[in-house]
Amino acid sequence: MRGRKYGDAHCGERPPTKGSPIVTSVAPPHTAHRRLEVEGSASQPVRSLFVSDVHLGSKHSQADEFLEVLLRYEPRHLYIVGDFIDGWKLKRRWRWRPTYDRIIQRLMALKRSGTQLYYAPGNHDNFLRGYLADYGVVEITDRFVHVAADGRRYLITHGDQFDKIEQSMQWLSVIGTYAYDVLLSTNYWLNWARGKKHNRYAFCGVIKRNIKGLVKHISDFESQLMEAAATEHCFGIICGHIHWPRIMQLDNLAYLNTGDWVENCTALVEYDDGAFELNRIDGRVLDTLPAAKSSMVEPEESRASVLIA
Ligand SMILES: [Mn+2]
Repeated sequence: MRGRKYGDAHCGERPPTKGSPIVTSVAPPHTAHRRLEVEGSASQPVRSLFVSDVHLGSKHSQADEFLEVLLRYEPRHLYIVGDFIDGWKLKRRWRWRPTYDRIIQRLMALKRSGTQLYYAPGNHDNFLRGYLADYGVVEITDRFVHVAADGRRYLITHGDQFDKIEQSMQWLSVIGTYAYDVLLSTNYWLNWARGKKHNRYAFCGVIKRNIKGLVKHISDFESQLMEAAATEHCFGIICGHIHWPRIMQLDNLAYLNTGDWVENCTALVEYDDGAFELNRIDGRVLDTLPAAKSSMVEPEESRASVLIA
């Protein structure tokens, strides 16, 4: 188990509650979902899929792998938990690959087959934060509340609004992004030289885990987000942003970070009983969260969508 210990999960300041309303999402009735035929191979129906930090437009985005995972699953809920499009990179240089079109086509195909799409923008696609709305195709807002199959509530948000560096020292964040790019490139060429194909960004993880200040920063981030979930009467937080896939449970609160599609290629899956699994593209299950023992759930059809201002 990769868990770290925390002194107090509820420490720290009250996170900033910026702007937008919280939307409680509800799955469409089970029967409304048609099976989707995908390029000859059947995809696995799951209740929900959570992905973040695809960074389309960045040269380090592993878009082909991301498309592969989108084709692998057929979720009734699909949450894009921020930094899907890397606006910072696209602004500097327009880089739109054919795979990106196929990703959009797949999202549209899922939508047509009954998948509900939700998009919580992050700091790299914060240009979408001005457009918080339900476009019919995709619902966009900073925070959602997802009610899992076992009745547990999860707060969904990208996480940058709880990142102290992102909020108060943007210049450091920009330098950090640049340094991260250099690290990713170094890692890529190192592995290329060693003839390694899989897990080509593993070296980044090693470096990150050995930077003491970074680990402290991340544990603060995790605590803040768990506190935010508790404030919203949620059992857990589902986020991204720090490119560190992880599920942990502390003091009856859960933290689920979906990871990213730059280094780790991970996605969070919710099954029909409300259990979660953090899966890597190569099929490895990184972490799991079992469903609540006694289900608190009401019949799915009887729940209504709630907008919390
Ligand atoms: Mn981010």
